[in-house]
Amino acid sequence: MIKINVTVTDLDNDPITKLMVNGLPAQGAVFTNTTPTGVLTWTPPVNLTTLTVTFVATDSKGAATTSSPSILYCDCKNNNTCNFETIEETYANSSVQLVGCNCTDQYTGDQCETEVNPCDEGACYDNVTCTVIRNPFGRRCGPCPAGLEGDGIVCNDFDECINSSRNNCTEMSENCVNTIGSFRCDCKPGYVRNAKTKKCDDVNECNSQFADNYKCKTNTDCKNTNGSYSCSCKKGFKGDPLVGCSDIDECNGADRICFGLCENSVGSFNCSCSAGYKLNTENKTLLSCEDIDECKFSTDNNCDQVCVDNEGSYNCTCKSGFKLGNDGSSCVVKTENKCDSTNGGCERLCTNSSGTVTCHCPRGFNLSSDGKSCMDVNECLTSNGGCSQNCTNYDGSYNCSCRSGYKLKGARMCEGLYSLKSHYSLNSGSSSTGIPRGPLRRLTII
Ligand SMILES: [Ca+2]
Ligand SMILES: [Ca+2]
Ligand SMILES: [Ca+2]
Ligand SMILES: [Ca+2]
Repeated sequence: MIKINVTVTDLDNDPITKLMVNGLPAQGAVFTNTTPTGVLTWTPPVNLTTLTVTFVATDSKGAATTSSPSILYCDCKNNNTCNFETIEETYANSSVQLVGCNCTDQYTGDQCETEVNPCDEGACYDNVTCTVIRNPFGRRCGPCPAGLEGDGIVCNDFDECINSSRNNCTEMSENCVNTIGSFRCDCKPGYVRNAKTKKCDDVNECNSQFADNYKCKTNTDCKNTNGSYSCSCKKGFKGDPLVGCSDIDECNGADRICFGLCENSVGSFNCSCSAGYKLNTENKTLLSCEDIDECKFSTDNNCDQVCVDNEGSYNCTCKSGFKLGNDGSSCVVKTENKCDSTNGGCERLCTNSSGTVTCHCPRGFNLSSDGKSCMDVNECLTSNGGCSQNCTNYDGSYNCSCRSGYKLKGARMCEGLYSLKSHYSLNSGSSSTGIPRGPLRRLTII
């Protein structure tokens, strides 16, 4: 429908007395005259070929003027406005032209006749709810799906692993792995998923069930740690625990630490010292022997009075007025021994008992009546000294000898050099050795 508002004004300000319209189309045109204004409404027919509408206005002095407007019209739907810059169709020698429309976002089409669906496919991110809104017209996209972030139109994955507050992986035992729309927690090396608790448990590599992975070799200690383990040589062994450790010889070579009496053993050793020495334990890495100062503590020696230390042992001595006993440790009061000076006056042997001197004589002597000197005993005077033939006395003893033709048998008896010996047997028979058996009788002629 065409609607033309006409307003007439006079330059002299004379009143407009008359308003007319000429060439008004016969069909569908209505001119409402309200001089000095008027409104022409008209719906042009489809087959319109010519049209010349002329408005004529006359003022109170009889002066008239005319106007034949060129008509541009549009047919915009849904309250959309004309776009006079675009000519869509031309009618009636260009006196009537159909122009395009300025459609609001809500509408589309040449006459803005079609309402746009702002929630058409792709309006929001996949699976995000789309809501049409009217004022202003448009759409509202719901929140991005879980695990994605954005305005609902564009949604992007975010890396939950960048910030520990955005994932629930256990930092010690799990690695966070980002995925599109989510993340997952993988067990770190050295951990294994527990089927029951779903947590990552440390692998105890020292446990025999993991023997395949157990790298600690012979003579080593395996120490399990969270996420790992370590190997070390057992005490007393050395080497590369991943290859195997061997005994340290603490008694010899570069590893020697015992400089005493050393006995190496596999994994250990024994270090000791000779009697009178002790291990110096001040230096744990170098065991050596040092003399025991037995005199330092009375419990280490048995000296009655004075202890004198020496290398490997000690000696006891006594204070003045005492002398060392036979046991080498006790001290006895030194008493004057009258036998000490001039042998107590005795010629030979002297004994001192409680200060009383007694003289003695060796065997073969008798004490003289003076009680001090010794006199030889003449043993030959008594039973010829027991000699069977000659008895010879001398100082302190005597001896026996024999006459010519005899010789000593034993110390005292003489026997003839040609003695008559007769053996006879009371029994006949002989032993297997041929020696006659039976009692023997020896006849000796003196
Ligand atoms: Ca993610
Ligand atoms: Ca472990
Ligand atoms: Ca050893
Ligand atoms: Ca000593």
